[in-house]
Amino acid sequence: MPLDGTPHRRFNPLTREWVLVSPHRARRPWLGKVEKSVAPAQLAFDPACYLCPGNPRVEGVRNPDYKSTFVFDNDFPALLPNVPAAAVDEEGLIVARSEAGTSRVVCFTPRHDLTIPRMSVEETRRVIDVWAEQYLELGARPAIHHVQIFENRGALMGASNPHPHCQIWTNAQLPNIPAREMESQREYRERHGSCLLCRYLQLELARDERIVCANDDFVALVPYWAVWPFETMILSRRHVQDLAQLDNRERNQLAELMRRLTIRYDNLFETAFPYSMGFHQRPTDGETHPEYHLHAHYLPPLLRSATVQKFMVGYELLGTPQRDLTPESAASRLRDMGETHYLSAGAK
Ligand code: H2U
Ligand code: ZN
Repeated sequence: MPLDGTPHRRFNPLTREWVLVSPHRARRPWLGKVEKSVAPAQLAFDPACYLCPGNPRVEGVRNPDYKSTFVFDNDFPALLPNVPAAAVDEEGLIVARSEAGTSRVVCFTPRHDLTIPRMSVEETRRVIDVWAEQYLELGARPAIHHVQIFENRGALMGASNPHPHCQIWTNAQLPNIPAREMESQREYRERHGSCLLCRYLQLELARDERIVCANDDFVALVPYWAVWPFETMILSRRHVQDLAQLDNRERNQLAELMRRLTIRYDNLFETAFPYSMGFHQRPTDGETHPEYHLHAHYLPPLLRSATVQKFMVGYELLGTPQRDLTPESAASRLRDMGETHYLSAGAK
């Protein structure tokens, strides 16, 4: 590749933003010591956990004795359903709009000590079914045009509790990033008559440089324009718009690939690899959105070890995100990882 050794900018066709890549800096020898963080001993049931079955939550409501997944309305919701319509507009400079929506929490399993890389494919498959159900149920509400499913894993990402869970926030307006991604996909389809991410996936599969792992229905790759050192995307091979459209086999395959990808993440620095991940699905505004291609983003902050993270500071906050490690090197390091979790009996 002509740009391999020199500073260059890469374009993200989904968000239409650029990332600065400085590969010459990454040629520096790997000086950072790889420190292993000691995994804290965790209990299968924690009597002090507000997400474990049967325990009281902060506001006093008691969780049921759930056996697989458990969904509840967030006790501290960022969005509320009944918000009076109001707007502020002072010369287009001081502008605000009221925003109605909902906020839920989904517990993945009653087990306090397992997360997706250590849950079974069947358990994660059940979580995918819940996501699909929630997307349909919440998205069917007339005032809800966007459903954002996201997981913050690890204290570094602000997760308040190690119990495996995610959040679902819904609202009327598309949030910033989904709005840009939708616009880009729509324009691409208008111009080319085909799907932006279907074509991008074809290019990546042909080049086979940034693919991390794949199965019959999904592909995990480090996008060409990745900002975070080990950022990845999961793309469906079939052009589908949302999780609810996935058939039985595809849901199992998605669970399988999520497990394999996150095992590789955990194995990379032998830690519970922190990340924010989430799905981008078509808006639930009543339109069909044929341009939309279902995908997940994994955005992990770690750079060199379980304790050395990348900071988005300085130039990145004021200018453009920058990376030294190329997406190709990151993909190659993730490809080199095994798919047996380092904590599993028999690993190494
Ligand atoms: P995070 O770990 O991603 O912060 O998600 C946990 C959510 O759980 C968080 O949004 C909610 C917090 O508001 N929560 C409850 O709804 N009830 C509780 O008793 C504690 C936390
Ligand atoms: Zn728990």
